[in-house]
Amino acid sequence: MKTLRHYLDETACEEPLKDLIELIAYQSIPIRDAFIDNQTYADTENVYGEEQAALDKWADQHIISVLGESGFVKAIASEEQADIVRFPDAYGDYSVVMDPLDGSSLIQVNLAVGTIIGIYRGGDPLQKGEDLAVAMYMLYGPMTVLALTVGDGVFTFAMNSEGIFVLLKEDIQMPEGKLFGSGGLRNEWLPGHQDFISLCEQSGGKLRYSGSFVADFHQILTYGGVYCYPAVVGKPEGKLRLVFEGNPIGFIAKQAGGAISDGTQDLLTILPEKPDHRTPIYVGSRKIIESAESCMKQ
Ligand code: FDP
Repeated sequence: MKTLRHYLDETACEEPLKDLIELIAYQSIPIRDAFIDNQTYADTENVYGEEQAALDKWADQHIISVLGESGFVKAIASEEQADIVRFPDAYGDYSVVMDPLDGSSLIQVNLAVGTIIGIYRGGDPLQKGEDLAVAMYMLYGPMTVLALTVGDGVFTFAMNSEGIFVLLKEDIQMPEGKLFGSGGLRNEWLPGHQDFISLCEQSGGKLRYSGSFVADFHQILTYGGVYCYPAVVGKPEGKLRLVFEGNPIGFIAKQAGGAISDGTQDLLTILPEKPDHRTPIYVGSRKIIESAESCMKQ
């Protein structure tokens, strides 16, 4: 049985980074425990004007307080915070970007949701996705699964009955599959995106879209295909966020041989302008992302 720690000890990561990864991964235990008491909406809105689920707020506060006390991180950019949270006295020199609870609308219906995390070296969380040191997510489904890359392939771990992450799959390669799912209302899609979805349908693609980016991406990582949240009429920037969602998931996709694009360029090459930088997202198997880009160009 190979544990997360055994795996980390085989990587080139420095000790404090290994400790930080483990610390974050095991917050899945208290977060999962908090589901039962945080099933409703919180009557507040986040910086994007979106209703916050009670669990969004709980997970956000919890991770910020654990990381603040740990001394590992100089800064945290969270989807639930308007501003970057800074810890100038931290002895560690990392910054964390996070969506503490992705897929909020599915909490009340007990479908899979997750926590998305990126770690950069240095105190600036507004870096390009390609400069991430670590990208990971914890997926709260029938099992608690951790997907992790430290820039040397993608590995998944499942939590066993003793609360230990054990290796599930190593060096995952995303196949050229045919699943597809798109956010946004069909009657608001722009022509290039409509053409792309028609192409997916005509080539025998199967529709898969749950309302949780992290869960839908995990399916794409396993079977191949594409998840997209496009630009729509009146919202050329789409819905998802570059810093907290696009970059960590895109880094994992690329490490698994897949690709991520905003429809015109590799998402990981974009320098974020601000924490709440939004972007259209196409992520999945490499060839499908190439077809998405060529549809967008026409
Ligand atoms: P949510 O707002 O519920 O956290 O990140 C935003 C996100 O969910 C993604 O997880 C999900 O794929 C998408 O938005 C769902 O948006 P729609 O309800 O517009 O489909």
